[in-house]
Amino acid sequence: MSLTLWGRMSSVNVQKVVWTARELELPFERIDVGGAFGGNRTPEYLRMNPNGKIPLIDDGGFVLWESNAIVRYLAAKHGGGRLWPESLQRRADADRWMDWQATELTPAMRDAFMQLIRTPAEKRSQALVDASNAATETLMAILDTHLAERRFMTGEAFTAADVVVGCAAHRWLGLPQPHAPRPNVERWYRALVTRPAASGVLTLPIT
Ligand SMILES: N[C@@H](CCC(=O)N[C@@H](CS)C(=O)NCC(=O)O)C(=O)O
Repeated sequence: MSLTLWGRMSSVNVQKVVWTARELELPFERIDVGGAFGGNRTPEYLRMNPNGKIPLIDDGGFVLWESNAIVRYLAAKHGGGRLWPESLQRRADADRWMDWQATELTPAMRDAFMQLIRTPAEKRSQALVDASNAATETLMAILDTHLAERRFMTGEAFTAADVVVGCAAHRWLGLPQPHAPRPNVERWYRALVTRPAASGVLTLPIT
């Protein structure tokens, strides 16, 4: 059964799905949609995802949107306990950090990203950047403390939580501005970058 993914590679949410599929060695077709490519507001697309957002997958007729739900689905279907732990408590731990990425970390860093990368310098608001940096540094301190005692987000094993928090960290660390030193985050991030499946994702520039 074939897997199709709609979404441009500059989307952090698409990056999560591509990395997950590559970890699972899943063949897939990716169609550039969203941003300058457009194509995500057509009636056909809106029938599949009424939000008009990317990423979106069709897995042999099963259509799914929301990046973290897609990552969980693919990892549960193909991981065999890898990426998506069998143990209920370890899975809940991974799940919790995935929710933290979606509801805490990414909202905190959004203004810094939008202002520094997607807004022309003359229209930029330093106040928005400063507030976003302060909120994100608080969360990066939490992440650094967490990773001081673990190789990966939930312990010794790499899971889907590393994929989604790792994609957000890639974006944060790639912003052209100073970052507070976070030795444990930096050690973890270096380990993620060396994974063959992360090549083409964590090697992308921040755009
Ligand atoms: N909660 C959604 C957010 C999806 C989202 O905001 N996607 C952005 C790209 S990261 C989008 O579709 N933007 C419109 C566009 O690219 O045209 C998810 O995680 O999938």
